[in-house]
Amino acid sequence: MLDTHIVTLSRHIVEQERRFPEATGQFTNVLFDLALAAKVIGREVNKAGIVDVIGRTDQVNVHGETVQKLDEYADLVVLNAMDHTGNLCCMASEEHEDVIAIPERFPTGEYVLMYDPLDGSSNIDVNVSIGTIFSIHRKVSKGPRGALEDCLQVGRRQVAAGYVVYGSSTMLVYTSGAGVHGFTLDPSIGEFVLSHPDVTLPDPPNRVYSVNEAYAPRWGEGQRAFVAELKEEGYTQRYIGSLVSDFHRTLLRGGIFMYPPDLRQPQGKLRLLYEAAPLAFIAEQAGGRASTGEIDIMDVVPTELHQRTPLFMGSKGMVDRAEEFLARDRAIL
Ligand code: P6P
Repeated sequence: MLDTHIVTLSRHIVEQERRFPEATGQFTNVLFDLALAAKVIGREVNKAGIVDVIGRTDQVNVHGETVQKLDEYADLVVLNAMDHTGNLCCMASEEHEDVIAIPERFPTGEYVLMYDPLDGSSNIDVNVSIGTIFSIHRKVSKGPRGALEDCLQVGRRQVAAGYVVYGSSTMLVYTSGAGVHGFTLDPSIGEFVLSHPDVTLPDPPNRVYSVNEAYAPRWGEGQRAFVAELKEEGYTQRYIGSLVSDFHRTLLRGGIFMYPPDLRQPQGKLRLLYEAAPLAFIAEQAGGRASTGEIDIMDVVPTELHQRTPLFMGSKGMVDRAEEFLARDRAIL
């Protein structure tokens, strides 16, 4: 039976926007343009083993990490898809130290885009799934063009957030505050098609915890005790080492993903603005939680563009339990 009832991402976004009578269409266009960028990035990621896009550039990013060729490519794809549209006042990217201004020759708009163009890129050459993460806020600065204050907004003010996972299929998952919806790219028609409507974390959650246990010797006592208790209760462990992949599994199956603080990384490793906060918006919209181990990620007031945060995200009850154990460590980390 031919399926004629295909809901594309474009149609879904338009239907979502109908909830806001005052919407100007700029927001819709930002998501349209991001979907286009995701298709272009996915095309290169999926042939990374064939053309010379694997491997490292001779550059190091703001965090001292070697920039992979595909990192750089993905960043440029997003930039070029977004900078001339007149929908954004500025952008921020993991690959750029400062706020990215819209070139003077282009008009500006009412939204801010912050993104990690290709998270987990160190996994590219071993064919492990990687992803793009994005967060969208409204402009709050008074000037004609954006400013740092437009980026340093608390996560609860996001208007939309999402990620693309380039895996066995290319999936785009997003929320604009009315639930979480997943779309799978159908290469035969070049469209993201609704495949996971109204995603909610399963309850009871999958008995899975996801953390890099190699760092256990540097954890606080509470973190160690929490993981030990989960093992006692028969939980299994899954850790891909690619945030988008570990998050996507947790979103669909339940459980908890953790990147805890430790003696070497007291603020963890992951970034607040373009990794933790957008994924936290999704986790909460899916009925879960995302915490620093002390407070909701969505309530953290940012002070720096690339600030890090510890991250505990997934099924509400498990994140609540993690916070109880982490309370024991606060004094010593
Ligand atoms: P670790 C990948 O490099 C990344 O930024 C995230 O995608 C992932 O969750 C994390 O780092 C893995 O870090 O310290 O466990 O290797």
